[in-house]
Amino acid sequence: MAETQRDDEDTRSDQGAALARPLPPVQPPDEPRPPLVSLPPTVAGGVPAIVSSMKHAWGEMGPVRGTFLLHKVNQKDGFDCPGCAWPDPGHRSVAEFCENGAKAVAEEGTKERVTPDFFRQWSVAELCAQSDHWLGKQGRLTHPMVLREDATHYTPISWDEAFALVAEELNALESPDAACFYTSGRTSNEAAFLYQLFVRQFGTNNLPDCSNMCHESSGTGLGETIGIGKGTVTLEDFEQAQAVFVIGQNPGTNHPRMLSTLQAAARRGCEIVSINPLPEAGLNRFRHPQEVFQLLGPGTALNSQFLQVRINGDVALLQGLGKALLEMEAERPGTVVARGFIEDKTLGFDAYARNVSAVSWDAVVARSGVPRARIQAAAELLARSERIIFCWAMGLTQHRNAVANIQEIVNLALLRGSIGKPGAGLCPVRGHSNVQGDRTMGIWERPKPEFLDALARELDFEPPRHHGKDVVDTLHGMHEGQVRVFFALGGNFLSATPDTEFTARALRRTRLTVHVSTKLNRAHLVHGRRALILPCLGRTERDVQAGGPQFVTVENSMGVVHATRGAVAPASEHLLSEPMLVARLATAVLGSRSKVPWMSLVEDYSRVRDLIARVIPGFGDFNRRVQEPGGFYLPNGPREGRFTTASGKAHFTVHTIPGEELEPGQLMMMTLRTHDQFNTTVYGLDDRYRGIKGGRRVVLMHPKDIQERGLAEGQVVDLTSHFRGETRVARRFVVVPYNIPRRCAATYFPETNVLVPVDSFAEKSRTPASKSVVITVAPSVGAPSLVEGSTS
Ligand SMILES: Nc1nc2c(c(=O)[nH]1)N[C@H]1C(S)=C(S)[C@@H](COP(=O)(O)OP(=O)(O)OC[C@H]3O[C@@H](n4cnc5c(=O)[nH]c(N)nc54)[C@H](O)[C@@H]3O)O[C@H]1N2
Ligand SMILES: Nc1nc2c(c(=O)[nH]1)N[C@H]1C(S)=C(S)[C@@H](COP(=O)(O)OP(=O)(O)OC[C@H]3O[C@@H](n4cnc5c(=O)[nH]c(N)nc54)[C@H](O)[C@@H]3O)O[C@H]1N2
Ligand SMILES: [Mo]
Repeated sequence: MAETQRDDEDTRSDQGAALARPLPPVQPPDEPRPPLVSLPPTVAGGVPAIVSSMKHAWGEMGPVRGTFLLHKVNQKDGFDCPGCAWPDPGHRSVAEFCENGAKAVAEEGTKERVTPDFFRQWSVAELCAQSDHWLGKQGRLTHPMVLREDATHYTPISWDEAFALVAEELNALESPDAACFYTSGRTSNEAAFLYQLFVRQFGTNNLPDCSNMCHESSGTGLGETIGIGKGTVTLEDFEQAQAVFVIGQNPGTNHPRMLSTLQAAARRGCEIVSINPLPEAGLNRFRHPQEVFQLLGPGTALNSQFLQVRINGDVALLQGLGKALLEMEAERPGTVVARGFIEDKTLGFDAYARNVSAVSWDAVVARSGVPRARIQAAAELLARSERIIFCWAMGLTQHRNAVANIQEIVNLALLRGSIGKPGAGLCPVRGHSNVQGDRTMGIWERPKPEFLDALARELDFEPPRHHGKDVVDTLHGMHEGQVRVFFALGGNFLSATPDTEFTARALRRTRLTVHVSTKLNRAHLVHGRRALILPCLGRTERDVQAGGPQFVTVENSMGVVHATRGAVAPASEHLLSEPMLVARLATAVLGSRSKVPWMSLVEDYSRVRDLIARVIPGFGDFNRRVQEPGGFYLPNGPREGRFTTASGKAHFTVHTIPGEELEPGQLMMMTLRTHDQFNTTVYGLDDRYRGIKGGRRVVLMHPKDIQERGLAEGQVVDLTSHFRGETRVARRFVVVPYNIPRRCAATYFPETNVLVPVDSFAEKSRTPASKSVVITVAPSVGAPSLVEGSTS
């Protein structure tokens, strides 16, 4: 178990005088058995991926329902996979899903149910003692439930009474800014648009979202330099690229369908470079689970170069690449630097060139941990490729200097003129299946004035203009007692946010916490004075309203908007769709204050889409265009070589290489996803591609770092994080020797979120630095020094 040593103040504070009971723990419990560790496989995909898909799909849903649902995933008449945001190819195969998509569908399509009976049996305190895996396995939520003041158990509540309760609390607030409205990225465009409209009519821009913890750094970094906070490539660009850089991303686990795209590229001769502290399995060799002749063979080699960077060594490495390119240009003038492009379309090249020229190779090599010859080889690939795609994910966005990471990638793309032409560009690979669409719909605490002007014009009200709270501000706001109501449309705010103990204290200080959810999770168990669980339809389920069967829309990672239609009967007759839920909430809270015809809008979602078409640029004729097979692309200036910054040019930027953050004895820890989870949803206890089975409380370390500390493989240790003189402790993790750079460590999210300090976040984007956690490792207090049989 973990604890925060920073402040020992009574966690019950103002909820509490009346509460005689001690508060239950807020972190997942210890695991009964240590994990089994073996050598990681060298090939991803293949037969094990199929076996695992079927095990999860049939196990949760049964063979008939399982097979039916899997055949509807990512088909033009089916539903968008509730997993990641990787786009669908134009020519789809019968089974257009991956192993982890199958797990996501199984998780939602399960036959198990969490009913009022379940909540009668289990008190909140008893549920707290269960693991995240167990909580998820209990099944789909079926009824709206309330936890009344001082109650030990959730009890059923009618929808009308639930909305009245939220209305009562919200309307009693001294200011609309005393409420925060979180969104997770599975919410559809239609629901997201209505939700932000409701929140702004209520009077606040307090719309924190999962993006704040995810690709916010990409949005910020790209918005400043190219004028749009999104990527510039399409799936077709991968068919023409000569080089693809995959930086700080683990597609084998988190975007498995991307491996098919990379495999096709590699077979055509495209070179793939991976920049990562870990040799992630999917990036080495890949056997396509849908190609029969591939299943048993050696797989396609994907990676042509692997640069094993130190955690947060990317600014140094990317500057090293730029420096090498400039040196080549000096030797072979006119062949490396895209002069014409730079003159026509960019600003700031000279300052950039001066900066990287002045950086010493010693600093580049020391800070990145990558030998100069490797950097040189990757630079030569950049120099000889006319069409380069740069992909990245959380390995770059969750550091204090995350925005600099992204902008150094932009610098390289601009230097080579590799943006705004076919086969080339920038590709932040999004996480949640509609996280990008939610932002487009206005889920943002810092909305653009043009967006608010359009809302004001089309909906005839004055939206609040001052910026709202992001995730970190929300945590502080609740902790300090300014934010009294917390409402979440999806997600698991307790476990996804940094600093779990701090977050728990924050949530426990509110008057009301409300979660719109499909599945039970820990956020339901750490609550305000009162709490509500409002169960909703999932993506896989049919949605029928007064106007007939409905579909909703989503936007994938490459800016394609398309329809998604549920295929099976809802898990319970008491569920509301998210758009309906928001409309009823808005009606209850705003009453005659709102002129929006909420209930009429949700009788037929095409009415919501007509509204979106009037407010949001690029959605003209939405209802007709979304009928086109595969959907439509949103406008993207930089994709066409038109930079949409104020200057009309793309900007080179100058950054300094971050200094050494570690003191002697310390390690830099990143928090990762295993192959068996979707964010805070734990599907199983294995991380197959890393050779770890049956346990999640592990710490991956370099064998010499283990030895130097007098530790041993399989030993049980405590992890302590260090930040501005504060320490936080997470207890009982098992040491696993791993191929990872010296002075680096890896653990799994959310078990180690307790170690991520709430105030350790990226400059400008304010994304928690959950891949840059400074820790020390020591034998566990009170634990046996060696666990027998923990490794194999
Ligand atoms: N099955 C499954 N799919 C998912 C998710 C899931 O949990 N499960 N989550 C979804 C979401 S919301 C997201 S955002 C994405 C996340 O997708 P990823 O970003 O791939 O997820 P992480 O596990 O956080 O992996 C980060 C990768 O970056 C590397 N890394 C860490 N620190 C550094 C660094 O300093 N430099 C470099 N160069 N690399 C570094 C790690 O070794 C790891 O390979 O996946 C989405 N898809
Ligand atoms: N330490 C550390 N922390 C991290 C990260 C990390 O890499 N390291 N990654 C960060 C990232 S990238 C992200 S995106 C966040 C994720 O943060 P969140 O999006 O808040 O978390 P999830 O685990 O995706 O949310 C899962 C819950 O969503 C609900 N749900 C699922 N489907 C639906 C639906 O269709 N509708 C509704 N209403 N609810 C649904 C279920 O109840 C489920 O329990 O976590 C962040 N936190
Ligand atoms: Mo994410």
